[in-house]
Amino acid sequence: MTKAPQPDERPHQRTTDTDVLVVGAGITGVYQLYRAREMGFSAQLVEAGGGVGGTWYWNRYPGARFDSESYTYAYLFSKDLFDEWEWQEHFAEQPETERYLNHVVDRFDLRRHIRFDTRVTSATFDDSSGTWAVGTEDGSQLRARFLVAATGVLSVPYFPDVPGREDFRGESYHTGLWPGTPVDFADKRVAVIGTGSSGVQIVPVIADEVASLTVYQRSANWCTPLNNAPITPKEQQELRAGFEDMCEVLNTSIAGFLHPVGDRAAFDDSETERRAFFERMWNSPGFSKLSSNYTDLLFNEAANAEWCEFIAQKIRGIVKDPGVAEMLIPKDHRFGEKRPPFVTGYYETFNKPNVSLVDLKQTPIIRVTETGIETDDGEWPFDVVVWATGFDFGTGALTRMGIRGRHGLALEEYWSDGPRTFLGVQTTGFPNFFFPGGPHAAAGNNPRYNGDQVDFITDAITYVRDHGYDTIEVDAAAEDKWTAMVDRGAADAPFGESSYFFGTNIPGKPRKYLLNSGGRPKLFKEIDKVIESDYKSFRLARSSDRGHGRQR
Ligand code: NA7
Repeated sequence: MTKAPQPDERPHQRTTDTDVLVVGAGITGVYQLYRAREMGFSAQLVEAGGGVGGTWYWNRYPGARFDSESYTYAYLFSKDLFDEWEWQEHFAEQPETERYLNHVVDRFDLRRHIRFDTRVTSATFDDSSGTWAVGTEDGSQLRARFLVAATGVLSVPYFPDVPGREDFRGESYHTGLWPGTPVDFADKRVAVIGTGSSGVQIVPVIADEVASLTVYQRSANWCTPLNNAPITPKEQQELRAGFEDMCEVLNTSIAGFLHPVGDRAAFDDSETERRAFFERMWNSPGFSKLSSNYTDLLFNEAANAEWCEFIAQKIRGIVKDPGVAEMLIPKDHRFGEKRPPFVTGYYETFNKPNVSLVDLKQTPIIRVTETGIETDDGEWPFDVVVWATGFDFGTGALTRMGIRGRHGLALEEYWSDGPRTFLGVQTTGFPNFFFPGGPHAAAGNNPRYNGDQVDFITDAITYVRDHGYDTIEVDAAAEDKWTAMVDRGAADAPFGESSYFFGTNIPGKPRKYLLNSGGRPKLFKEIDKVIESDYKSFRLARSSDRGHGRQR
């Protein structure tokens, strides 16, 4: 005689280890853990790394730092937290950010809910119970009602398929997988491959320490000064006093930045006025060169060309060797067509006698050898090779986690032609699964936008719980509409074919826009509609009702 099922064995009543399982202890995942607990959910967080930080844990290469202002990138949910943490610099260096995130985790007693050194390798939705079974590399299993992958957009490092890369017998590092113990560069022959935001940060910082530094550049970037500075005691006071105003600006800014938006088109000004304006932009902090620049900078070719020529003249003025200066001036894209890096002393570095620049378009890498790098020019010996070659942006982490939705649907297959999302937080066929700060998130100051998404997710799962439902899954129609909006808007995006925002830096990846082309305004508008309509764009269901047509 078969034993009658005990309550816990009935699929729809399967017990869970936690209500909410968050993956990733970066700035978004920590906030999600905090918010879920604040709303009374049991919540756990699993993190592949050995500590808190996400991007700010893995990217610990010398020179890694914010290029959004520290206090605008930080959490804003607690004025006490804001008051007690004194950022040292307007653009904090990685160690300070890592310290800050550790402080937050301890300050809000979150550490005991985090399991480090735990990489998620599978996540399978169980339709009968409406829960997720999550497997980790160490063989453990966790069951959760809601799964939130806060796994980041720039978290899967990309190594180009250069012949012989594995053969190199010296030290080899990727900027996005930097070791915990400091790398000793002293008196070594160092190659840096890649001149995106990471490459141009590390180059000036290690140049004086190394015996020689060879920078391998495939494409030059439009780099402008970060204009960082320590925060003075007076500024610290002003920041505290101006907290509410700052939050207001950040929460209403399209890109989550503090900088006032430009109010003039380029040719409203005379040539002399434009020159003076560009000089002010050059001396302004970080992203203000985009946010506060002429309103038509990204859309008026003549305006963009004039700003580019201004930067080119600056480069020619700084770099003493005219041939090197010309190599450092981009010829293949306009300003803003790629994510612009912000630098401190980058161009000046090329005046040092131990630093050289190789243009890979002229002399491509043929292969990496056991002892160095071979180009058309011959083989150059190195002790250290730094791969600053970027990331599988947007979808890289999510499509590698073994996520299986309803009826075993594989996320990487469902997204094989590019991501499909609603609000950049959910995808159809994967109930109770969310991915704040993933694909279709806006460009700009990431924590602000990702925080908006976490707040939405927290509201949604609270609604589900408080109304007695077990699952929430976005309707295909809402997903279609949002994805079509992103694709349509991509045509007007300033970013070009060569920007990783289209995924084109990864061979074989479908060319799809990976940001939210509607930006924060579109996100806010849509969230309002969802809440006003009692989550009409989602299917809410009780797992005990499955198969009986009693879903909403
Ligand atoms: P990026 O911005 O994607 O830069 C990667 C760099 O690596 C870029 O200069 C690439 O040249 C170069 N690259 C890529 N593949 C190759 C090969 N095969 N050979 C030579 N050079 C290559 O990544 P980062 O880490 O610098 O910055 C990522 C983000 O982190 C940044 O936007 C900030 O948000 C923080 P390319 O331009 O493609 O010719």
